[in-house]
Amino acid sequence: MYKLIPLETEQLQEIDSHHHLHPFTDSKVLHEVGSRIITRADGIYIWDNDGNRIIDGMAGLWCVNIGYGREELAEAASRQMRELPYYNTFFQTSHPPVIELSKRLSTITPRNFNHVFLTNSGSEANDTVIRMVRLYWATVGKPGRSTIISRHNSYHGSTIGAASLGGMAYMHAQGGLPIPGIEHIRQPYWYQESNGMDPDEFGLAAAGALEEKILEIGEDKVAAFIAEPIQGAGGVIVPPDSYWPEISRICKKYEILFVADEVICGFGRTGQWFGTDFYDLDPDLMVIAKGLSSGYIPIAGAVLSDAVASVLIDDGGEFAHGFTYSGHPVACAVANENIRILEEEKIVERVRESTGPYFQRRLRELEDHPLVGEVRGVGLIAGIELVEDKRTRKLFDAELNIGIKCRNISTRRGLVMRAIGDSMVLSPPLITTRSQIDDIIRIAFETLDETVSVLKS
Ligand code: PXG
Repeated sequence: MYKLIPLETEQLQEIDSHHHLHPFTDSKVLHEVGSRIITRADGIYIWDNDGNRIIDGMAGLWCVNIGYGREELAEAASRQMRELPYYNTFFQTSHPPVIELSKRLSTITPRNFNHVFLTNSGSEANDTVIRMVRLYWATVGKPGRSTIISRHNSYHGSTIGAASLGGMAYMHAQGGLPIPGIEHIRQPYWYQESNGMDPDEFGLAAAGALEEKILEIGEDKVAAFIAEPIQGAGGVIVPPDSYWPEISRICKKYEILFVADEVICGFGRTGQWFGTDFYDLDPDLMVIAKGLSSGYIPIAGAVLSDAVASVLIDDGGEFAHGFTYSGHPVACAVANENIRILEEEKIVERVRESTGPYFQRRLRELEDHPLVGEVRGVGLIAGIELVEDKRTRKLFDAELNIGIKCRNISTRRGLVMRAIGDSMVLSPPLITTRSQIDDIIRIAFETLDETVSVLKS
């Protein structure tokens, strides 16, 4: 019974639905439809248990940046497991893989970032940030600065702290979130929320909400502002050009720490190493996960600017925080190998100079499709928003579940797209070639056409 392979798909689905609770899933519905069982992967492709090959247009969950099947990562893990499978980094100990990773990160992050605190997930890294920024302000003698401002429809993770930072109303509705000390402002979602303003005007207005909130709370009570350079799970919300410069101005004016959540944007997604580089941001802390190991193994972290690090190191005393697996040697060895590959194969440069612009150009062809209201994105991340009326930008009745229908058609046609409401989202591995991008666009077109016929029937 413990050896499952090979079992028929239906048998696997049966066992899965009897014993496994899935994240962000209605278990009763899943029980009826059965889970899709993925058994192997290579490059940009995944295979299900019935032998169907599917392009993974989402790189797993926005994370398999170097693509599947890289032997070097498996080798690095196996070598490290033999050498030193576990040791902790508490009590004044360390080990070579974590030392190498810390050094490597300091070379690829912005110049003033030279220290990392490692965790297992982006959620834990964001919880770490909450405690870290509060310790920072207490250390500089301003313990009253404890409120953190975030944005509606942002995603920062699922632990209680991270889900509170996030601005997902349906998550807050479960379990009494957000926790105290976290406030939310509007998001820079020009396409649906600009009310006739042009993008620059709207960008300034959306950023202005930060200043209003700071004044409402009192600047001496605000610790930090946290944001994703581009909101991922919120539907790939790309802010207007005027947004980030204005946010930076406001954070500096009121001396608010700015935390860039780079969990999705980091490690080449935009064609730069970090979203921070793409938008020329000047954060005080950065949160990293996903592409740090290309999803091959769980690892994440909070990266600190020198200014923040020096306060915490010189005067903060013991940071009473950490995880059994902070800086896990096997995870660090895999992340080191992943970064080596990203660097040596110039994968980030390729996205910046070739495949990113090509992907964005080809995607814009979808804007002529009757279902498509807006295509937005940079590098290898994009959202395709489906609307009932292109002129008024009116969305479809939510009960029609157009996004989910479109997603299911796409998967059947051989392309994983993620539906976020009625925005179809793509975030393929960074090794996707131009001809594979052509395949993605072709299937996306066919999928949209089939979605129209399903709507009509
Ligand atoms: N910050 C951001 C910006 C994220 O996208 C996290 C933090 C949390 O990371 P962990 O490792 O704790 O999951 C994320 C995660 C989706 C989806 O449906 C997105 C994420 C996770 C799960 C689902 O798009 N992003």
